[in-house]
Amino acid sequence: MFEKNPPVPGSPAGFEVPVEEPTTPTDPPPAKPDQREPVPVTATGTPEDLPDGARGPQGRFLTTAQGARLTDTDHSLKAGRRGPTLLQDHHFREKITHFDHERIPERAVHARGAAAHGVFRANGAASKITRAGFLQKGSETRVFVRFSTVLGSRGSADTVRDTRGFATKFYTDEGTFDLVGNNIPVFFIQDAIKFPDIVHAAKPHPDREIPQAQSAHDTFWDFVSLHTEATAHTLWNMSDRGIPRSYRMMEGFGVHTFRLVNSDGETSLVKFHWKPRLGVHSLVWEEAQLLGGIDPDFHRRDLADAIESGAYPEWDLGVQVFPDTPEQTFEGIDLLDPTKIVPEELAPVQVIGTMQLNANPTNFFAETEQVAFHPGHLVPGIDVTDDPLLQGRLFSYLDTQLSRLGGPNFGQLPINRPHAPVNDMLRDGMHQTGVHPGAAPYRPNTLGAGCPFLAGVEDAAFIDVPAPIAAGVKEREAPSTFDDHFSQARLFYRSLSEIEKKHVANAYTFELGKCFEQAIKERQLQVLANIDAGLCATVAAGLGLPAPEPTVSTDGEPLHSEALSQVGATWPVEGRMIGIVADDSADVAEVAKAVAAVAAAKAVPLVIGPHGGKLDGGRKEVPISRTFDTARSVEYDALLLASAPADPRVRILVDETFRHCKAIGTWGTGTEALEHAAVHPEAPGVVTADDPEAVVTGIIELLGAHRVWERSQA
Ligand code: HDD
Repeated sequence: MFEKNPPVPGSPAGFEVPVEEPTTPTDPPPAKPDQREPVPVTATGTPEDLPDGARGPQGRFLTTAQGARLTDTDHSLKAGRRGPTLLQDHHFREKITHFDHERIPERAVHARGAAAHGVFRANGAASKITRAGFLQKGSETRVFVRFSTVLGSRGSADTVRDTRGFATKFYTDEGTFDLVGNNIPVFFIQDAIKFPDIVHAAKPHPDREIPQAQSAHDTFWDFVSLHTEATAHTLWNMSDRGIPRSYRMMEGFGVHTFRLVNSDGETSLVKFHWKPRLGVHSLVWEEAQLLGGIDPDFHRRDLADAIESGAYPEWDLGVQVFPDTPEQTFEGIDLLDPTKIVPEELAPVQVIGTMQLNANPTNFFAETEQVAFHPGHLVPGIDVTDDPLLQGRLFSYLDTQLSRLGGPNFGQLPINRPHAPVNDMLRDGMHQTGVHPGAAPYRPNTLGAGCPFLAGVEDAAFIDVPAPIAAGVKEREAPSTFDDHFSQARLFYRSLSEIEKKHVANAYTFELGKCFEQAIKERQLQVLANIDAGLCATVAAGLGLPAPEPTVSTDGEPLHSEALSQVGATWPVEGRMIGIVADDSADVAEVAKAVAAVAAAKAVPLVIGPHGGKLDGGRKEVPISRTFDTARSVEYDALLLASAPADPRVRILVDETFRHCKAIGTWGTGTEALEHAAVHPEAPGVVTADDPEAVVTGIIELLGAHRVWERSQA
C-alpha cells in the first residue's frame, strides 16, 4: 500500500493544488561526476612497473571490458587446435564486435582535421563592450582548437587547395563558447539554405566519387560560376590562402557579425579575427601538390611536432567593432552579409587577448574526432545577429552531432564537457553517462524544492538581446544590399602584390583547365571579367579561350586594403624546418655549428645524409635526421649545403628549393652543389660564406620574409 504524500508545509491539509513553488533556492547540486576535473580515468589494471619508454598509461594486465584478466588474446577458443572457433568465445566476440563498430560517420564537411589544447588569456580591452567573463582582464581560459580542410574525407591530404576550418572551444566559467570560423573571412553563400548546394557541388562527383578533396572539377565551377555570390570566397580560395604553409601560420575569422553586450546592457556589433604571431604564409602550388603524395599529413605533423618541441603557436584574438545601428551597416557594407569583409583600414582590429596552443591531444579519436562545435554555444555577453547564414548554422551543428556522435548526449563526452557546472534538466537518451539524482527534472516543481531556479543578469545568466527586428512580410528574399557580388572580390584582388596576383591567375587556369565542360569555363571567365580584366585575360589565354568584357560597372569602389596581402613584412621563424645536406666528406664540426645556430634561432635543423645513423668526422658526430631516400625539398623552409654529394636526389632538392623561392645557404664544398643544379651562387636568396654561422644568420633573415619572391618565375 502506498501512503499519500505528506502535506506540503504551509498548504492546506492533504496534498491539494495549487501549491506555491518554493521561492528560495537551495544550493545547486554539485557538478555531475563526469563534469568534474580532472576527467576520471577509466584505465583498468595498475600502471606501475611499465617498461621504460612506454607510450601510454595502459595498465599492467590485459583485461576484458568488464575487467577480468586474460591469459591470451592471440588465439580464439577452438574445438581442438585445428578445429572451428567456439561460439562461447566471449573474449573473441567482445574484441571483434567492438572492432566492427570502431568507426563513426565522418563529418559531412571538415572531416579531415587536427587539433590541440591551449589557453586563452584576455587583456581586458573588450571589457567595455562585453560582459563575457573570459574576456575580462587577466582571465585565463582553457581552449581546444580544431583546424580542418573542408572538402576531403578523413584520410585525404592536408595540403589540397581549400578553405581551412579554425574552430575554437573556450571552456569558460560561464559555459562553453565556440568560435567556429575559417581561415577565409567571407563565405560562398549568404543564406544557410544554400549550404547543401555548395557542398554537393564541391564534393566528389556522385557517380564515380572523384576527385577527392579538390575544387578543380566541373560540378564546383558549374555552381560557383552560376551562383555569383560565391565569387569573393572562390577568389580567396584561388589565392595563396587556399594552400597555407601551416595551421600555425593562418589567420582565423568568425566570418559573421556577432553582437556583444556589456554589463550596462549596451550592445555593439563585432567581427572576430585571429592573427597568428608567426604571420600568414603559404605553400606554393607545386609544393602543395608534391606534399599530397610525399607527406599527406604535412599540416597535422607540423602542428603536433611544433607543440611537442615547445614551439607553441600563438594567435592574438581581435575584434573590429561597429555601432549597433538599426541598419546594421558600416561605411555602406552590410554587416549581415557573410560574403563581405570590412577592410581593416576602415575598422582596425583591436586585440582583446592571446591564445597559445601548448598540448597535443592524448587520443585523436576521443578528442579531435569527437569534439562537437556549435555556433550556438554562446556565453553571457556574446550573442548572434540575424545574418541568415549564421541563423541556419544555429540549427545545423546541433543536428549533425545526433547522427555523427550517436545521440543527444554528446555534450557528456570528455572533450565536450563544459568546465562550468552543468545543472540541466535533460535526461536519458543514447549513451547517457550521467547518473542524475532527484525525482524532479522539470519546472515548476515542489519535490525538488523548486530547483533548478532561473537566473537573472545579476547571476551571470545568458540573456537573449532584445534586439529589434526589421518589420516586413514573411518572404523568401534577400535584402537588396546582398546583390553586389563583385566589389569585394575586386577589393581583394587589387590588394594583392604582383606575385600573389600571378598565383591567383595560375590557380584559376589550373582549376578551370581541369574542367571538362567548355560552357562552364566560359561562364567563369565572365565572372573573372567582372573582377579584373587583366586576370580574366591571363586565365583566358591559359585556357585558349577569348576573354569576355565585364558586365558590371567598377566605378567608385575602394581599391586597396593593405592588410589583405601576405607579402612584404617579416616574421619570427620559430619552428621552421631547415634542411642541412651533408655527406661523409663534409666537415662535421662545421655541420655541428650550423645545427647549433639553426636551433639557437628556434628553427628546426634536419641533417640530410646519404645513410641513416650519424655523420662521423674526427671527434665530432652529428645525427642524420633524413636520408637522400627520404628527404624531399617540400619538407623544408630553407636548405643549407655543407658538401656537394654527386647524387641526383640532391640535385632535385636544390633545384626545387630554388624554384620554390626558398633560401639556400652554402659554405665550403657545399657551393659546388649549386653548380650541379645550375643555380647561380649570386642569385637572390642564395647565401654563401666561409662560416656556417654567418650563412645561418643570412638564411634566418631571408626566412623572416618567408620566401625570396624576386626569384619567382610565376
Ligand atoms: Fe560549418 C563543420 C565553419 C557554414 C554546417 N563548419 C564546420 C567546421 C568549421 C565550420 C570550422 C568544423 C568544426 C570542427 O572542427 O568540428 N561553417 C563554418 C563557417 C561557416 C560555415 C566559418 C560560414 C561562415 N556550416 C555552415 C553552414 C552550415 C554548416 C551554412 C549548414 C547550414 N558545418 C556544418 C556541419 C558541420 C560543420 C555540417 C560538419 C561537422 C559539424 O558541423 O560538426 O554541421
